[in-house]
Amino acid sequence: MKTVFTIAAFCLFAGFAHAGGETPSNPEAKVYFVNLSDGDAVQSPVTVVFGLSGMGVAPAGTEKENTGHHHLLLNRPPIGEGDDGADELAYGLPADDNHMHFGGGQTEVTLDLPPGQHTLQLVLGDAGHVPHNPPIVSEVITITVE
Ligand SMILES: [Cu+2]
Repeated sequence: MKTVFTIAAFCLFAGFAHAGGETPSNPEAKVYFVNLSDGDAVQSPVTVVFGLSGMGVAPAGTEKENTGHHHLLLNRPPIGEGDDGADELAYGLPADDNHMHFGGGQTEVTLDLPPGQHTLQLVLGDAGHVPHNPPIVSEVITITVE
């Protein structure tokens, strides 16, 4: 009886402890900005080049081990933080002006950005746009568009 209770308690705990979706990542994998660093001052349009090591890029919908597609988070709290944090890690990233999907397997984008500060973060998503477990995310960088 005690064992049953322990298993049930573990399942309950696991259900709340969202560390990402169900697709395993290579925990050593890294996603990063190739051509931009925190604090950079740039001119619009801004080209952003996405780097990935330890895993491969595949278009959305591709169920292949250790692959995913890039997402660029623009001017929103770091992944996992804020009101949508748990939902987006468990159920997938929304698609809007603050969450850009590169489901074709693209590895760069050129953005028209208004003058001022902008925060950027890269997140790898699986075939269904859900971050892996553990999530593969870049550092958050702030750039200033002059
Ligand atoms: Cu996506």
